[in-house]
Amino acid sequence: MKKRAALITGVNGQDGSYLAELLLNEGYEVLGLKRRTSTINTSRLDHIFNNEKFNLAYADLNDTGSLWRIIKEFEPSEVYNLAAQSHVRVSFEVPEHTCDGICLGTLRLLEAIKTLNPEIRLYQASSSEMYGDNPDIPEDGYNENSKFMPASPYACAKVFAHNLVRNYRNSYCIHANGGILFNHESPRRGETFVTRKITIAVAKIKLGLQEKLFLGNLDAKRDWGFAGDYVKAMWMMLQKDEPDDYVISTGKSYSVRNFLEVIFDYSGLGNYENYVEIDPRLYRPHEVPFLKGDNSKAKEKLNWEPEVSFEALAKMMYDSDFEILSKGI
Ligand code: NAP
Ligand code: F7E
Repeated sequence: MKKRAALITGVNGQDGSYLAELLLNEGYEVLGLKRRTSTINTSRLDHIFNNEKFNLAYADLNDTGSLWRIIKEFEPSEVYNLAAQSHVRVSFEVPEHTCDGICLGTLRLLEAIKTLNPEIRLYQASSSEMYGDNPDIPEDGYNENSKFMPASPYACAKVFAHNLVRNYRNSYCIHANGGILFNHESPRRGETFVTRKITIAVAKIKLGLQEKLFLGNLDAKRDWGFAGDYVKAMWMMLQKDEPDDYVISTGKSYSVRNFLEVIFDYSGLGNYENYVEIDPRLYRPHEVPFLKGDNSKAKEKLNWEPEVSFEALAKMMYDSDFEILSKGI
């Protein structure tokens, strides 16, 4: 039987931790790549450290030699490229670093795969941000054929990497897949993304640890799903005979304001307007006003469906933060 070994870049991020869990449950040997950091930042992986099939290795998408060495030594059958400076607002502040990791990092991986073992299957973490502010939105939402009009350095870089993946698929017959994932959240979401920023702040307000919450644009709309559902789709893409691109989304769009309303209501604090203030410094130089994805292709070809609703997701995140913070007081 062929070795089932998966390499995950960005393993200590939100998606990396859920994906590592899923692959270990499927019986894979999993190697996660981590960068050197001045403080330990692998807490999302604490619960799987003792699994003998799970290991971590130092590498960086900006370091070609480390990627080649690891692919050569570990001999993965699947590579999941999740690593990225993934914060859209921050990409305006550090565009070169963002683009280097996403554009050249993906190129470095593809070149290593093409040269060392073109049989390796690749998942590339593409993003709904690639649609940007394209005003031509089909009724059911953006699909795999919709035009990309990226509105940030992050999104421009993701378009480059997505096109590169398609190019290597067509030019060298590599099983390279682009998952165009819409926003997905969880209790493990990074604390500076808007959903988690809100659930932490509301839990703190409820516990008397904070008074106000400062936010930017409340009218932006996103298609928000649960990260645990979305990593299943990543794996499913790599199990298909043919590589392809897929939109992964819920098909429903809600505003940041809607998210606030659900959480403030659920917490019992009532009207969010009593606690939320707008800080114009949190506006973006170029906003993506509306995102909704048409997941018909993933439903039909992968038999994938999202399981967690917007409200259930919001409540799950609030409950988790409330519990964590309650223990600290
Ligand atoms: P995340 O929590 O920000 O995790 C990103 C991971 O990438 C972290 O482990 C980070 O390591 C690592 N990383 C960043 N630059 C790197 C580099 N140069 N070399 C090696 N590792 C590097 O992101 P996520 O939410 O899990 O998302 C996973 C991927 O999906 C990202 O590529 C993101 O752009 C994409 N995506 C996310 C969403 C979403 O809604 N979550 C939607 C569409 C696409 P450190 O911890 O050391 O910083
Ligand atoms: O912003 C608005 C902000 O930072 C969502 C990444 O995972 O998903 C994510 O990118 C919306 C934006 O996510 C604040 O202007 C208001 O319209 O949570 P976010 P994002 O930019 O959509 C995509 C699919 C990815 O690929 C990315 O990697 O919320 N917003 N006030 C705010 N956003 C933040 N962060 N902070 C605020 O205070």
